[in-house]
Amino acid sequence: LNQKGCVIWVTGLSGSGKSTVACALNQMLYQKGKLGYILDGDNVRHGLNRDLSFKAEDRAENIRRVGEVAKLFADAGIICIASLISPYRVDRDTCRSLLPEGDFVEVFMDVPLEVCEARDPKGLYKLARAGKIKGFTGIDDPYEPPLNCEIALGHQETGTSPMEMAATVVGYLEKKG
Ligand code: GGZ
Repeated sequence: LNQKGCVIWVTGLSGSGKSTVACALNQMLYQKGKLGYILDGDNVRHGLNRDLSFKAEDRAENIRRVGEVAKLFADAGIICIASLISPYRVDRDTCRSLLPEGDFVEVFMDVPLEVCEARDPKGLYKLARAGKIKGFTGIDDPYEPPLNCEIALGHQETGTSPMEMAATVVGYLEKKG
């Protein structure tokens, strides 16, 4: 394997485009002959983390487990793309601390709540506003944006496509060797 493993941690609100960018990034890596693997919150919650809810301590455990698994992938030499809301700063920082300096790249999907809510791809914001989902991130549960992320990506309405966002991440990785 002609590559070094690392963790690309994509954080942001529901509907901010985490999964789309993760997918575009994985494709772009593949085209460059690099092996990536996506750990997506929504998917992992159907298997490994199916015992976890969305209350604070379960979100923390969700992120802790994905952080540990991502570290294993990185140890195996894979570029592990973790895409989870991961709303709490302290949980993301714990995942960062598992890896050597420079091997954890935090990517913030910097998309305003109004934009995510207008997209509402699964109709979840609507349900949350109606009180049918309790503790929805951004509505009645907090999201703590990163203070020191490696990369912040804007939203498509500002004219950047998922492929361009992925290219920003690839550019960063190339720059860092
Ligand atoms: C936030 C929720 C909730 C609540 C269900 N709050 O946009 P989606 O649908 O496909 O992705 C969201 C996913 C969030 O899972 P994560 O594992 O990424 O969250 S965390 O990091 O906070 O543990 C959303 C859906 O699950 N979803 N209920 N209450 N998102």
